[in-house]
Order: sequence, then C-alpha cells, then structure tokens
Amino acid sequence: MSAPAGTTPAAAAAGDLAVHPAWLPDAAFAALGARRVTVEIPAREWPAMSAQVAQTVRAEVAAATAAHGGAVVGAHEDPDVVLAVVPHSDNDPESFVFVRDAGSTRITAADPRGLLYGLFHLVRLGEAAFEGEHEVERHAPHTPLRMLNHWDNIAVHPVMGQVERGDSGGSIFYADGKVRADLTRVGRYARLLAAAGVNRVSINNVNVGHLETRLLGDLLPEAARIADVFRPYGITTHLSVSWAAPVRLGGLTTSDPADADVRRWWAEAADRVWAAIPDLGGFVIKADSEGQPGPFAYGRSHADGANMLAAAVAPHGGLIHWRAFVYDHEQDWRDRSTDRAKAAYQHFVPHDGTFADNVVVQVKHGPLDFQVREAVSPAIAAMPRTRVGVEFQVTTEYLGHQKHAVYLGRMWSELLGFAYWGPGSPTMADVAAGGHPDGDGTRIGGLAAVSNVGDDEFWTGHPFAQANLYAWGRLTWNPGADPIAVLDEWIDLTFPGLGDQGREVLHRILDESWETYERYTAPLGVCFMVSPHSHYGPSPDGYEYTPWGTYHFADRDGIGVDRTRATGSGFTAQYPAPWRDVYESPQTCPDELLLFFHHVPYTHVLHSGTSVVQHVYDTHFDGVERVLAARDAWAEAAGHFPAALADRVTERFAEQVRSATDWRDVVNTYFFRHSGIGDERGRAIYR
Ligand code: GCV
Repeated sequence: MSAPAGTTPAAAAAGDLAVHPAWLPDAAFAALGARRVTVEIPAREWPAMSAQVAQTVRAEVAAATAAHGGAVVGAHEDPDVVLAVVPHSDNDPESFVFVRDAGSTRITAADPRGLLYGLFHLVRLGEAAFEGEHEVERHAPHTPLRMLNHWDNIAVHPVMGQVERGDSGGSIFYADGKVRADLTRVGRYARLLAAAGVNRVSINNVNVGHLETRLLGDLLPEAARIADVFRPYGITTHLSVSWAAPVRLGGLTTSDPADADVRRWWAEAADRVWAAIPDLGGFVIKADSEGQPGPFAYGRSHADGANMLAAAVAPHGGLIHWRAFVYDHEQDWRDRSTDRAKAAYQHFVPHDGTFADNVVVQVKHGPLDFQVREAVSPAIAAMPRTRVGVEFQVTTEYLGHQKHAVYLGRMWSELLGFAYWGPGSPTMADVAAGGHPDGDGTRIGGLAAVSNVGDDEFWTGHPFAQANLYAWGRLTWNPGADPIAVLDEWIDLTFPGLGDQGREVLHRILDESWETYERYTAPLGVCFMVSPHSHYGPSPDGYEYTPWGTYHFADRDGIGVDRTRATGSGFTAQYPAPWRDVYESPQTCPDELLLFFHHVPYTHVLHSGTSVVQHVYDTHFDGVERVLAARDAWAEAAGHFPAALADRVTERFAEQVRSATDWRDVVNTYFFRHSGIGDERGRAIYR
C-alpha cells in the first residue's frame, strides 16, 4: 500500500517507531523523574477504568524515575512527592488537589483518574512543582464530557481518503479494511489525550458507511480492542451509528422509531454492544443531515429519533450525542426565503424539554460550518431544558488543511467565552457545562471536537497543528485558560530544553496565526469563498449557485448576507438580547461579522474608519506579509528543532506562502472587478 498523503514513505516503512513523540518525550518528565515518589492507591474494588488508570499512574512514575535517576519509594521513606488517593468531599473522580509544603509535593484525588490528571499537572509544572511552597489548589474539569470525534472510516473513500476532512494521512485505528492488529499508536494517542485532559473519543465517522455499520455487529470485538487501549488512560469510547442500522444489519424493512421491531432491534443491539464494551460511553449520530438517513423519512421528529435510541442505551448508562447539523443541503440558490444559518434552531429549539435525560444535542459552535469567522450559534443558548453540547473542529477543514500554520487556541477561547446574554452573563462554555441561566443546572452537554490526528509521522500533518490538539484538551478542562499560556505549555512539553529564541519564534509564528489566516481568506465574516468540496484554496463564487445554502450575494454594488429582522432573513431574532439588537444594525454589528449579518455597499465605512473594499485590500496584502514574516522567522530558528520536523515545517511554509498569495490575489481581484474601486495605495491587483 502506498503511503497516505502527508506521510513520508520512510515513516510509513518504519511504522510506529518513526512517530514523533509529540508532547510527551521522556525529557518532559525530567523534574518529576529525578524525585523520590510514592504512589498510594488503596486496594479496593475499583471500577475497571479506575483500576487500570491506577496501573497507568504507577507505570508512568516507574518509567519516569527509572529514566531520570529518581526512585519509587514507600510512604515511610521520606518521599519528595506523594500521589495519593484519599477521600475527597466532592467525590469528582477527575479532580485533584495540589499542594506543596514542608519540602514535599502532594497530589491527592478521590479516584486514580484524578491522580493521573494530577501527575500530568506535575509534569507540566516541571521544576516549579518542587520548589518553594504552593497553597492548596483544587483542579477540576469545567465539564465531565470532553470528547474528540474521529471522522475515520475503515474503508478508504476514493475522494475523501480514509479520514473525512483529515489531512494527517490514514486512520490510526484502521488499515487494510479492518481494525489495525497493532494498536500501539492508539495507546500513545490515549496518553497524549489524557495529558491534555480529553476523556472521551468516538472512533468512527459520523457519516457511517456500510462497513462501519458493522461495528455494531460482527466488528464489535474489534471496537472493543480499541476501547481496551483507551481505558487505561481514563478515556471512554463512543461509537458513531447509522440511523439505518436496523435495515442494514438487522434486515428490517424500516428504521421508523415508532416501529416496535425497530425499538427492539436497537435495545438488543445495545445489550450486545455493552456486553462487549461494558463501559462504552454511547452513540454519536448524524441523522437527516447531508444525505444521512434519519427519522424525517418516517414523519418523525429528531426528538422522536433521539429518544428512541436513548431508551435503548439508558439501561447501560449510555449517552446519545445527537448532532444538530441538520439543514437543507439541496436548497435552490434562487430561494431567498431560506437561510441555512437558521436551520439548527428551527429544527431543535421547538423540541426543547422533550429530549430524554441521556440525550446530548450536539450543536456546532457556529450556525454554518467551522468557518474562520462566523457568528456563534444561537441554538446553543435557546434550549435551557436540553443537554446542549458544543462541537468544534480541531482538524482544519476550512482553515488550511494543516498545511498552513494556524493555532486555534485564541479562536476557541473567544468562542467559549462568548457571553450569550451580554457582558458578565453565562458563556458558551457555561451553557455546555449545564449553566444556562434558565436551566436547572443539571443539563450538561459538554464539549466535543473533530480530531486532527492521522497516521502521519508527526501525527497532524503540520507539526504545529499538534498544538491545536493539545489546546483543545486544555481548554475543555479550563475554558478560561489563557490560550497563549496553553501554547507555552505545549512548547515546554513538546520541545523540552528549547531555548528562548526557539520559543520566541514559535510565538511569533503562532500567537496571531488565526487572525493572519482570516486576513488573507474570506473577509468580515462573509464565510466560504473556498473551493467547493475540497475546501482548500480560494473560489469566491465557488458555492454561490450551488444547493449548499452558503452564499454571499456579491453584485456590482455590495456584498454580504442580510440576516436582519427588518429587511433580511430574520436570523438575528434567534439571539437573546443584547445580541439580537447588536447584530441587527450595521452601526453596532462588530466589523469582523459585518458581512455575516448585512449586505452593504463596497464603500460602507467600518468602525475602523476604512471602507469595506479598502479593508479587503489592506488585510489581504498584510496577511501575505505576515506569512512571509513567519516563514522567515522559521528559517532563523529551524536549526533549534529536530531536522525531520524542521524539514516538514519548511515544506509547509512554502505551500502556505503559495496558497496565501493565491487567496490574496483572487479575493482582491474579485472585489476589484465587482466594485470597480482600486486600492488607494496603488498596490498590484490583477484586473
Ligand atoms: C462528516 C461538513 C463537512 C463534511 C462533514 C459535515 C458534518 O459539511 O464538509 O465532511 O461530514 O460537515 O459535520 O457532518
């Protein structure tokens, strides 16, 4: 088999041994490993996951001390570090307490899972964990549901490849039409995720093919092997299921949720699945979305569908993650009465309060689809009696395919911190954690994101895209964390011993790279303008006359989507105050979202004082300048990094410069041709 895209043949031939260690090389454990460490976990009947995590904690400590001259000692032997499971008042199995006094560093937790997170906390702190005194600090995750969704297929799609929207080679789970015999790499991945704070993983694409449907059938033992590898790191496995499974696997003639045979089939399927994977987390499902089957075919609602699955998995403690990405992908572009941005709200909000307790309605963070800049989804804030989970995308489907250096920590931080009811009110992250102001505090939906990992030797195609995976985990644990401090953690854990110059250059390249990407691609929240299907490279009218519902309506006078109540689609009405009014008027709408909410003339003057068309020219010229500066900064610092990694980054920068230049020239030319207005600074625009 030839090496998948993004994987060098040498790496493919050398297999796992050639994999870059990402953020946990042995050297990252130097400070902890040089100490005398005791691990105290009382012998008791732990649940399987906790018992296995206990073994992991012991093994991590043993390996670190063996490598760095420390020792594993008994509690009576005057340890420098104590890792202990002790009763905790809150009983949260994932939280831990960190304290340092009288020359001793202690992590305590109610469960080995908390101890594992505490152990990685010490690794992050390095020497600082063993110096001076530290007040008692309690660390607890913001939400217990911190999930990565894999869009991995067992089969290789002729166009999409094996991982849908994946740019890091093939799947780490599957090869040659089956689950890999050797799951060593998955074990390493589990360790990386645990160190970042992720505790759930769904292992197959939400677009479930016929082969993948069999994960509920004859391939179930294979799925169980994957779950076995995640469990020792405190990670729960979930499966994506097809709504059509009763037909595809069960031989039934219908998937109607009201049909008794269908209900029985799902209940029996759940019994079978949980017999094979007793601690499975549940099912993720994409129904009635982009051609996937769903309850609409039977005149049933999404609540009917979700609740039917929920009833099947409830006896096993399972969850249903039911995706809200439901819209008309066969829209007539001539039909101005339909606005795709309104779809999730329209389909789901009427059912608020009717979803079963074990259903999470998983809503994408924006109303369209993971664009570099779009408004937040109003549906997230409109279902106080529903467990609303929020979905993000670590893989960079619309953000450069892991060919461009784009750090997303700042973007996610801004979105997670969006205060839906105005300054100081509950945020997107709060709602996901059950904190809707009109809710009862129990409706926890959690946070999920599409993974960016593949069998590439650097895990993520662009080695710096690892920082996104790490940051995703850390921000789910603490959405209030400073994303640049999180980037520093990633740098320290990934390149221990990197000098100041290397660190400074990584910051120069990555800190504002999201904004840089925005500057050379689609402007002012207009969205899309990408090449259809591949979603890479510029094509301003690529989606304009298609059925996908993603239009910008550029003509000779202006551009943007009128989503106002006064004259447009009325989408602004889906927001609570004050945003419904802030977005309604171009006078108050933030510049960066102007074209998301308004159709304005090219001469419209932004709050920044610049016209729309001049803003486009300025940002696009500047965006490319920034990419060139980042490339040059990298050239200065590349010698501080492992040679293979440096080569990969250098190669990616060449492509980023080419692509950013293409974006600049295509978008500038497009605006010039439509507006007839030249650049006031006379720079080159192709006519
Ligand atoms: C898994 C977008 C992507 C699809 C993806 C879909 C989804 O439309 O282009 O590849 O399918 O989102 O989130 O379900």
